[in-house]
Amino acid sequence: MERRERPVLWLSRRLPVALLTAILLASCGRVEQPLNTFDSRGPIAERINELFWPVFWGAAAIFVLVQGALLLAVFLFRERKGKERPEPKQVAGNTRLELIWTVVPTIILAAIAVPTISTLFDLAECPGDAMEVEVIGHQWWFEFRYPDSGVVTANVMVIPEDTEVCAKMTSEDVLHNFWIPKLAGKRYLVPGQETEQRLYADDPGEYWGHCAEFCGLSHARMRARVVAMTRADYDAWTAGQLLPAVSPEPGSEAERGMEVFLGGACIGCHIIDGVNNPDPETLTVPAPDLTHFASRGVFAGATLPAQLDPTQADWEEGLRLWLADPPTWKPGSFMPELGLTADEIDALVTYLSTLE
Ligand code: HEC
Ligand SMILES: [Cu+2]
Repeated sequence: MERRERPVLWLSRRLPVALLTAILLASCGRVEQPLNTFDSRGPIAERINELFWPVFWGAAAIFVLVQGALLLAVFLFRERKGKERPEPKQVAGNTRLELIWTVVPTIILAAIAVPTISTLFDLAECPGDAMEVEVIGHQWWFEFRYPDSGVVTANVMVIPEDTEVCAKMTSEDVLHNFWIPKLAGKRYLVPGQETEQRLYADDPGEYWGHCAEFCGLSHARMRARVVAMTRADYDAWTAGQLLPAVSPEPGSEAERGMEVFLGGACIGCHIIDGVNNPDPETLTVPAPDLTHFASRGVFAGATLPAQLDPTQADWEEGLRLWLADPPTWKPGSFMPELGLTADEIDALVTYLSTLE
């Protein structure tokens, strides 16, 4: 009679294969990989990969050698029916072997330490002539301040291409971590301390990032972008950001939106330069500056209007969703549900969308 395998045994054999296949297939899902750390687009990220790959291949070679030797031993000295095998030669306590497998790994580790430490030190501190941008972590969005020009923005950090940029980072609340994989490594944002991160983009482009330290409920919705521009575009951007907010046409829907903004709770937390200019210290909760809100293209920790797929982005739909009830999109959000009417939301969407 044929013996049937027990279901538990069947599962324990198939499950690892199924899981491995799923993981491998998952990597084929998207052609575009905005957070791909191996796709370096500047010398800082390149430097990290130049360290990573040799170490990786070295480790891979050692893995194959060690596992190969192990498998070979298992195969050669396996028990076989009817065949008497002599016991293999015992090497425990062999001084020469002990020396070899102590000295060789020591040399390998030392060889890895030299480039690792020099890379760490080189990337840890910004060169003196770097352009400074302050990065402030909030639950759950990044704020960017440009000390040279006075520009304040959120979610999207704009930098000139081919320029050494120094992010001077800190946090308002808990630990965060600023990570733009194509441009740089990771570095903590620590409350009460300043850390530095070097960034450098070879070409204009949009580089995606994410907070890389679990920082509470909506950590998964704390993204960021770095947009690199030509020097001329960057200068134009800076000049635009320094202007006060555009004024809505008298009698327009946008003007109604501005009135909702001024008459509601919004001014307790947000600033629109030229519309309400409170002392930032008097605001109840730190919140994104909305003066040039619509120029950023993304909001709510760079997760809206589209979480992942830019082709699905619908700005107005996203903004409606956000204003109607922020915590449904970002659990725990410090912007509360404000009980706005559909009418007020429409007016606000129109107004906020004019704030280029
Ligand atoms: C209690 C403080 C508070 C109030 C009141 C408040 N907000 Fe907010 N708002 C926030 C915070 C904090 C964020 C950032 C949330 C996040 O991304 O996690 C935010 C985000 C936003 C954003 C997205 C900005 C961006 O660039 O990501 C918009 C737009 C916005 N608020 C509009 C409004 C409007 C309009 C009102 C009034 C109807 C309002 N807010 C009232 C705190 C507040
Ligand atoms: Cu965070």
